[in-house]
Amino acid sequence: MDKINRLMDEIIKEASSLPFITLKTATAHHVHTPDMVIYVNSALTTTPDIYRIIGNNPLSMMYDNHKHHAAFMSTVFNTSNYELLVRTVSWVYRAYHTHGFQFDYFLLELNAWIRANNEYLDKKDADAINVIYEWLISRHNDMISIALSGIEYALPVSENWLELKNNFQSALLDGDHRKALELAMESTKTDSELENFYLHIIQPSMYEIGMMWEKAEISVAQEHLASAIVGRIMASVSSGKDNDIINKSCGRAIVTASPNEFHEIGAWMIADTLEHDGWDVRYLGANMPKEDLILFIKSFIPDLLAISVTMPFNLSYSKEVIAQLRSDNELKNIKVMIGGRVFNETPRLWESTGADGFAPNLEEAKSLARRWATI
Ligand code: B12
Repeated sequence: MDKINRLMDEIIKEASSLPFITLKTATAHHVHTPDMVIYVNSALTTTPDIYRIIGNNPLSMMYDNHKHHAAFMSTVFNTSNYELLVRTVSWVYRAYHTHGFQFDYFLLELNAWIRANNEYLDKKDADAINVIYEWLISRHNDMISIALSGIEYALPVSENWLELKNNFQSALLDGDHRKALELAMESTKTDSELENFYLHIIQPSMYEIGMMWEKAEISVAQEHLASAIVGRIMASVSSGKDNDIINKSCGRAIVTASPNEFHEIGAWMIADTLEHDGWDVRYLGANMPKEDLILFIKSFIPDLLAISVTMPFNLSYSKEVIAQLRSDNELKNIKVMIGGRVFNETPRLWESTGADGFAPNLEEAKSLARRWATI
């Protein structure tokens, strides 16, 4: 494993010297991504033997990958953050391969993106972007080695919590809502117990369930079932614990997942935690459309906006929301806190979003918000 970690470090180091992409080129790429997705879909669909190459999965799974890839690369070109590129591409190799895709698919795909760039972009823009694609192709074998190495990103769980966490996780995987609820009820009598339960039990259980999905050890249905049980449990255990604290007002806060972001459990935890800490919270949930979010912000005028982003391909949406706030005199002083899985993996990435601050988990989010509180 040391060898693989060294390889990962070496690739990240080499990637960090890849050329910077100008705003003009990144914008040209962004504008043409819908056409390029159609081009790449068609190029791959007409490749002989494509069903075998994608492990007899439905073509829609491949099309999803192309759509996500285009949005993700748009973020990479906008930020020139190549560490994010390496971490995400090696994950894509691993996750799609465990679900049946052959590694050759990625070479076909990367070459198709190069042809799409040549087709839709000016020569200068295409040349700049193709340097990045050619570098990815040159590292294809290393991406395969990393993908096959079994690197795990499980959250460490301390001894004190391990037994409860394992029992809770088993209940989620068995689909046993009653058992999971019982464990949660017993362990969340106060606000601080609730936060501990979120942080030390639910979060690592969900991360591990994600790893199991990635390795094709559990089905999509099992992962959905676990998420649904967690949602039901959070709704049951989070309401009104310390009413004296709830009456205190630190200020007004909106908590939301980014546009196109379907992961909402982290955002929900942040909303509950801020509410119990004395914020007047409006929690908007998953996949909040940008224009409606701005309208809601204008009507509520919060002191704090907290945005959660899990998927790398959703970064650009949250960046757009923040840019829109900053360009509006009425909204530009609202403090923006950002967080979510994508930022925890790539240090300092959050700075590219234009937010005022970042926190890696709910404990630190609470402390950061307290520093900004209006009382
Ligand atoms: C459940 C789940 C889903 C559910 C979400 C349901 C729901 N109601 O939320 C569904 C099925 C919708 C889903 C969809 C997808 N998922 Co998913 N999912 C997960 C899973 C298993 C758990 C997520 C979770 O709840 N984590 C627990 C929470 C508490 O953790 P957290 O979000 O990190 O939050 C903490 C901190 O980050 C922070 N924080 C979070 N938000 C904020 C906000 C602020 C302001 C602050 C300060 C802090 C902060 O505080 C929180 C508490 O400490 C993860 C595994 C994982 N490692 O997270 C995969 C995972 C995130 N999913 C993944 C993928 C690939 C997808 C899909 C692309 C799958 C697909 N092919 O369709 C789609 C993407 C859809 C989209 N457009 O968003 C991958 C992402 C890999 C990568 N490198 O990008 C993961 C990591 C699985 C894996 N191991 O491969 N998923």
